[in-house]
Amino acid sequence: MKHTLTTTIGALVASIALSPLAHSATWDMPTPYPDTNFHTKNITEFAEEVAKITDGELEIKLHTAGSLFKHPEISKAVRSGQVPAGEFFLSLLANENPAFGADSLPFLATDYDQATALWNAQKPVIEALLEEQGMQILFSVPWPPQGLYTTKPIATVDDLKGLKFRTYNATLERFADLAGAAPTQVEAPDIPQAFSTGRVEAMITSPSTGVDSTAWDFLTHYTDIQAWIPKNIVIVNTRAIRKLDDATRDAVMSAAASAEARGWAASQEETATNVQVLKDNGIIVVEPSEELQNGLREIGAAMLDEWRAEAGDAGAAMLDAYAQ
Ligand code: PCA
Repeated sequence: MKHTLTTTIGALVASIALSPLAHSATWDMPTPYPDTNFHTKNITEFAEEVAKITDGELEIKLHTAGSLFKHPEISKAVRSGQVPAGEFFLSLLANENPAFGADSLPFLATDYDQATALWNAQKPVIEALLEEQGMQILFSVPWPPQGLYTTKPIATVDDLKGLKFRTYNATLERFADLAGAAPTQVEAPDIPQAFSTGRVEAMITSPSTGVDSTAWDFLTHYTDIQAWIPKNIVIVNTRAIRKLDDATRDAVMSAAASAEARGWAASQEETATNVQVLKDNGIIVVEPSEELQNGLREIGAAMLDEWRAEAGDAGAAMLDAYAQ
């Protein structure tokens, strides 16, 4: 009798340990940007779709605008398994490997076709790097092309000299340095305060972030330099996704594929719509002078050389794949 009971319990324990998730689960998911932002809205739809397909078996609970983890902590929180999934600005990981920063290189990919080609070249490399850290890509969505926001007209690179310049990653910091500006790292939700307190007086970011932060309250000019198309990425901890049963995991992957397609389309729509919102609110929107654009391109070319030197053969292979 005793033997039988032990065996039965043993078998039961083994079957529980081996069986995939059989009950409903909640995933806490940190994101860095505000609720008004199109990335956040897209992820909200992603979470709704997962809940719908799984009949509520998996609830993804968003913690937006850096409320659960500060932006620079999000990738680490997913890696360590503190949270199963999260969103962050992909090129923030460039300090780990230059491959992560390719989409933030000035003037390497400046329209959506180029951004797609770059993502196709970048994705396998990034997939492998994340896999080593126990993480997987769910989807990645680009920001609109990055433009220059200032409190005065900018006709040449010289006009940027000495400006207190808001940056969001090391690559942009380098760009600001080379332009002679004075870079300061500021997270997107803190932009209005940084301008209103005089900590910064210029920035490069998308029309989306300009609108999210009501840029017309504190600056006057938007120069449409369309310098690069950086991406956000949504990743998942590999152990966490393996714990799901097959049907739930399929639901997450299929909702992720829809979110990627929907996000790329939304990003392109945002570009024109939000430049118009900037104009409607009184910001002076201008095309860059040839002299300004040439000066910025020169800085971009120097940065690409630096990147190549740092990224070595793997970087060269990625650029070759991109050029195909
Ligand atoms: N907005 C984010 C990243 C790129 C963008 O367009 C930001 O400014 O922080």
